[in-house]
Amino acid sequence: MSAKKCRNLILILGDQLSADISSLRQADPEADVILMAEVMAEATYVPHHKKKIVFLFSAMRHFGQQLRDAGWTVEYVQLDDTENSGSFEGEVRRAARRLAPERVIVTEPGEWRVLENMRLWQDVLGLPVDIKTDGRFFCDASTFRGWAEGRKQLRMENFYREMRKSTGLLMDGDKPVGGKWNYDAENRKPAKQDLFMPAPLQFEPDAITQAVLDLVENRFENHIGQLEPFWFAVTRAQAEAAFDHFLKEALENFGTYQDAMLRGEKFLYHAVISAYLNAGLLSPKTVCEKVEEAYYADKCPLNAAEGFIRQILGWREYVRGIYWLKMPGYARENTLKGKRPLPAFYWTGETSMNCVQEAVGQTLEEAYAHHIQRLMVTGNFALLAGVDPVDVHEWYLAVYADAYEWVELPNTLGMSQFADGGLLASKPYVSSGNYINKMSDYCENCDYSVRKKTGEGACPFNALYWHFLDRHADELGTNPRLGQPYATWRRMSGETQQEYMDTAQAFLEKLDAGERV
Ligand code: FAD
Ligand code: DLZ
Ligand code: SF4
Repeated sequence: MSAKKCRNLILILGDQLSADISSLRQADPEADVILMAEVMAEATYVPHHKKKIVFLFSAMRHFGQQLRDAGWTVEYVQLDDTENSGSFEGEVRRAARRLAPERVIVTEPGEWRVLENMRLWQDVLGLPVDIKTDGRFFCDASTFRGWAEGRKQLRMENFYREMRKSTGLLMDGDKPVGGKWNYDAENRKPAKQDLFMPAPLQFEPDAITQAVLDLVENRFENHIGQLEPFWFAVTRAQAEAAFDHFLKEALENFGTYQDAMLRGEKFLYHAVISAYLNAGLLSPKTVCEKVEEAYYADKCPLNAAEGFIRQILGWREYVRGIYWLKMPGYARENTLKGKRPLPAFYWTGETSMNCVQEAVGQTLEEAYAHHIQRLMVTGNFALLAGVDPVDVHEWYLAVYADAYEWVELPNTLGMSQFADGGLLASKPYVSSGNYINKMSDYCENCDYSVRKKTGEGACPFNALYWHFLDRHADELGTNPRLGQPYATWRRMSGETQQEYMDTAQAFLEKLDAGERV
């Protein structure tokens, strides 16, 4: 390592791989030094999927090289470097000793735990530490706080409309293009196996990625997930090519089949770009503008363009706003008091429930599942079974290549597990087997029968659904969006209700005993 003195020491984290990141804005390649570090603390604070670690380390190494090529001095610490202290703080301390900078500059991290630690650095390192706002989002944390303040109820849809107005995306003056803000009603079609399915663009590992694959195989052998084939983009140019491929091949049908699930079809018409967006390889602004452009050029219908833009301009920004508004208490919320440990099949995929097997199986293979698999299969099951939301949260944070707490926690704890009591979602996302059967072909191939409601061989989602509603009648019975299911429950005979309760109870006992379900 060089012993060059520097003015500013600029730390770039693994999910800050953007050349326009705020920490570099006023930096000077002649006077400042960039620090990037692969550290064990980040690689193990949850047992990340092997592919996620490969993706991030390889993308970091490529980004470090690009910065060097652009004239920056980059101190890049690899995981196996002998002096590597294993943490961000340790690496900043070591670099500060070597380089004696006047100050440390860093863009705010995406996780509370890291920010909390960073705020101590000024004192522990005896150096000014300048933590800059992350400008890669449409709405920063303080603007969101301003929007949220004084509102009786926070809803994504209202926030999204404000964001459409402030960005002008899909706006016709002060009106939404097409006359409606939201075309979700057109986006609920199930898919069929005979549809043409575009695959995401895949990339051969180069020498840098190959070295990281070897490292991860040796150092993270106990982590979950399949390492190969590894095909993710690891540079901005590749990520942009992958996104352009989506625009050309899949965007047109993105909206229509957004909620569909099909056996063996891991990606359908999804963009598969969240890992790239969240690591900084793609810009949310650019992708939204490109989709808007595709709509104006007649390359996709409005339900696709609006649906896609809503996911990024609406949901992605909204969950980030909620995260920074509500942390650190948010992570501890457990309104429905789930306390069951996460079943082992979440880590192995070994279950007779075909829908769960498909969703977990592809997660272990690809570090990817699409939104409805996460929400209505694995999330739905965990909520129906009363799993501890902390366990559920740690699983989602570990297994997906796109998972960072700012985006994963509100989605898991809020949207999926209703642990925040309805702050994020106006009703719990629970369903019986019916919904999964309607939106997928999973049930055709399942050991359980979706049509059987109770007793041996009945789809577990069926009885668990009523068990869930019954056991949470105090908390949820007055929720207007659940009026219909509660009315149906009350209309059932005592005998039918008891059959549901007995079936659910027998299933939960098997689950608790660690038997195959
Ligand atoms: P597409 O379906 O093609 O959507 C395009 C983009 O919209 C995504 O890349 C993503 O950036 C954005 N987006 C869509 N839905 C959401 C959402 N609800 N919140 C935030 N952004 C959204 N997304 C993550 O990026 N990281 C996570 O850790 C994460 N954890 C989740 C956990 C649960 C329980 C659930 C229900 C959802 C989670 N999501 C998470 C949201 C969503 O499932 C993924 O963003 C999406 O599946 C990524 O695949 P894609 O790029 O093909 O998305
Ligand atoms: C997720 C992750 C992993 C696995 N490893 C590193 C790493 O070694 N070095 C690094 O800079 N960042 C890593 N990250 C991403 C960080 O966890 C992320 O920057 C923080 O959680 C803040 O969002
Ligand atoms: Fe899932 Fe039930 Fe369908 Fe089986 S029958 S795939 S468990 S919803």
